[in-house]
Amino acid sequence: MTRPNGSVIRGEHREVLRRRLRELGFDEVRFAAVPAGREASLTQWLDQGRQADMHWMERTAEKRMNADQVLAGAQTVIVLGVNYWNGSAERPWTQFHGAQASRAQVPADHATWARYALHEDYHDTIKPGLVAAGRLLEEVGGLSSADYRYYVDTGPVLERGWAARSGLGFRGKNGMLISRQHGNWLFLATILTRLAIAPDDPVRQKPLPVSEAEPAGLLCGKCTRCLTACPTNAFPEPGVVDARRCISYHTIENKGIIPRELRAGIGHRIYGCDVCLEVCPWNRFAQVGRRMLLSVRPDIAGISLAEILGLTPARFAAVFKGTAIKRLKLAGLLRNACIVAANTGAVDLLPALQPLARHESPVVRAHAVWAVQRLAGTKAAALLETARTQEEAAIVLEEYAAG
Ligand code: B12
Ligand code: SF4
Ligand code: SF4
Repeated sequence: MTRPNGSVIRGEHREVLRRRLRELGFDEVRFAAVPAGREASLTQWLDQGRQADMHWMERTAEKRMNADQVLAGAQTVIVLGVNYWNGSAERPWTQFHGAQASRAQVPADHATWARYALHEDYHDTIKPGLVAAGRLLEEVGGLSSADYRYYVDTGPVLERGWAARSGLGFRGKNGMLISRQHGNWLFLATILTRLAIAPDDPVRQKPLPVSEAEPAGLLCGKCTRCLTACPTNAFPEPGVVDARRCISYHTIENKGIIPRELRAGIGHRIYGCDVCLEVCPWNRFAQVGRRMLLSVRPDIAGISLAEILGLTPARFAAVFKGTAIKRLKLAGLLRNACIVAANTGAVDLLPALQPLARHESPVVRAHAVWAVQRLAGTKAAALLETARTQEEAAIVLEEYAAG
């Protein structure tokens, strides 16, 4: 659809639209044209099994590669970025403990959380901005609500590909969409619309045919910091993440057992992983976000591991209400906390871990057994004796056998 007067939105009109979208709280507003045809780059990733158990990626693959299947007649993708950089190069937990603390001072009894997790669920807080953006498109473009679709994260859209196409940034060797103004710290959202808006230039100024994806690392130069810093070797090649080895996948998306060989690499990371983001030199240019569509929850980083290991369902629900972490559910968080507890080497966490070897969830029990074995060494058998005699689940018995 073009505007009622049949024109493409361009020039001054496009800039007014961009400004008004920015006023709604989006730190970046860029436009990309939807070319006819299918973007094929996802197929290889899926064929190689790099989506791990995220079967929803397979089910929605065709739509992800073909915007026209999401919204027939889509002409433009409006790519929106929300900056969540808080101005602190320290680990996020220092927001809670005081800005002077250095990385080296992260207390042994604390876990680290991906920066994005220390907010109310961004899907919920960004959505009102998208609703308002939709209304704006209706007003400016004479559209009906059937003429656009908006998404943040969960839609069948290759958000980073579109963001690169729109010139919002480039795809780094870490796979992230990196912005020259915001570094790695942008949430992305997209609006597919039948409205024709003149596209912005991609970073390289030379739009590629739809069959070709821009290679990752356009502005990385010789840097390979992210590739070497990844604690679990999750990059089979620059720009490509194998979810089967990625801490972010295992601590957020995986609902079951986390492979034993990856557990040490998880370190203190209880939810998500920012290692390949944190090391990126492009973050130097990041400006503090306006965070108009975000609501910060730095208190989460202040919760000690002992407290997490002792969470009841009611306390879990109260603390994590409204955050993305609640979707992990208590059992998922306890599983992750067991791994982190073992990695801290803090034997004073044993009294909090021991009861979890009798938790109702076999997944929690399995990781608690592993953690007790790691922390207690030769004393583990005695600490786990009662739990072991009652154990029937194969996945937990395997942990006893392996230990
Ligand atoms: C599945 C998923 C994951 C998986 C897999 C990650 C991965 N690298 O694919 C897991 C669980 C591991 C994960 C982890 C994280 N994720 Co995630 N994730 C997604 C999700 C839902 C789909 C990504 C996807 O399609 N992956 C498949 C790969 C092959 O696709 P891709 O990386 O986008 O790259 C392809 C396309 O860009 C395409 N392409 C290239 N050029 C072009 C051009 C055009 C026009 C098109 C259409 C496509 C295209 O080719 C590329 C290679 O195949 C997106 C949201 C979304 N709907 O897109 C969020 C998203 C990518 N995740 C995000 C974040 C923040 C994270 C974490 C940082 C969270 C954390 N702190 O723990 C980590 C970072 C890990 C990393 N280095 O990538 C943000 C990234 C924001 C940004 N600035 O880049 C997104 C966009 C969510 C959001 N709305 O903000 N994630
Ligand atoms: S998020 Fe962490 S585990 Fe995943 S690729 Fe980046 S550094 Fe590796
Ligand atoms: S750390 Fe270096 S290689 Fe990795 S994305 Fe950033 S600039 Fe590129």
